[in-house]
Amino acid sequence: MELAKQALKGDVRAAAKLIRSIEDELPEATEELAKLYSHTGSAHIVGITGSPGSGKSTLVDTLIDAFRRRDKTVGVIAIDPSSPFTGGSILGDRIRMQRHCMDEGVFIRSLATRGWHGGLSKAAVSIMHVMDAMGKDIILVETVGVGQGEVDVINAVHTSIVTLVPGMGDSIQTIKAGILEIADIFVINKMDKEGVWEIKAEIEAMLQMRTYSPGSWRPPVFLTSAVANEGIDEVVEGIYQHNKFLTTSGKRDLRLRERAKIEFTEALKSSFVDCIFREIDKDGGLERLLDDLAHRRTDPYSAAANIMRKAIPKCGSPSH
Ligand SMILES: Nc1nc2c(ncn2[C@@H]2O[C@H](COP(=O)(O)OP(=O)(O)OP(=O)(O)O)[C@@H](O)[C@H]2O)c(=O)[nH]1
Ligand SMILES: [Mg+2]
Repeated sequence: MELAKQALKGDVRAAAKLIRSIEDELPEATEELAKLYSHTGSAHIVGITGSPGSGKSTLVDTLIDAFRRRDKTVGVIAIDPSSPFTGGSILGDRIRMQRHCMDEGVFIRSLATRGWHGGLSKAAVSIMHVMDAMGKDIILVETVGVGQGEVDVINAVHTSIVTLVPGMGDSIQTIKAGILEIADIFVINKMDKEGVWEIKAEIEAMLQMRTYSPGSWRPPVFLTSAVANEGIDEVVEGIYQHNKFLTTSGKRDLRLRERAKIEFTEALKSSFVDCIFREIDKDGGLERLLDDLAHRRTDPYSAAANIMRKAIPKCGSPSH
């Protein structure tokens, strides 16, 4: 597979194929990602999170236009909500986004949450890497942000936008879900509806209660009507401001190091576990071990420590 090389040259079909192999968790995908890694790190990644139906996709759609007008190339990862009451909007998203199909500066993929068991955030981050390496300036990631996998996705972005809408007792719900903690920017969408000022006052009051040390980031609150394309330029400006803040405050480097640690740890775990499983599984060793564990002839802790002692003598003792 030369997918990474071709994707780097801007070959969209190769990139799409690579993304499929990431979704299918094919071993080749890891090799290709390794080749891409040194070409990543330039994109600014923006998460758009908020309750179902709050207008995230509509906002993403208008943001694509706004960034394209500024000559920026855009990648979009839509993490499809798979709950029955929101599932229907995926079709709407497709139709809405279709108008960007002909634009070479826009690359859109959706990632279904169904069927993923904790691997969702890993796949999403890998897809961010692909788009980043393809040279996309801005990557927009839409997610409902409720499951753990999605929270991990939000932690991987540079700027996190939380969308709220008036009238649904929405802010209270979101505070409960802990989503407000992760907001770098608040967007109150559907400003054409009743109750905008109430929700704005509520958020402002909540922000007032926190102390912001000089030089720290205080999340701005923007009002938009995504369907009417209103207030979008202010959001774009907010994203630029936050980007600038991350760079000047040194927070970008800090986040890069944190991300690097998480990814390295994950890679280490999976290559280590894969290798150990391969080794102990020679002549049915894994089945025998599972038998012993199931019948309580040994325990998982001693079995793991034993294997570690053999594999890396230094790491096998309990003190490590
Ligand atoms: N009145 C009003 N309606 C809006 C606005 N923005 C989006 N909508 C409508 O709200 C509905 C949901 O919009 P989406 O963009 O699909 O919302 P979403 O948050 O992506 O929804 P899920 O992906 O299902 O969580 C659609 O019917 C939109 O047309 C707005 O500013 N004002
Ligand atoms: Mg949506």
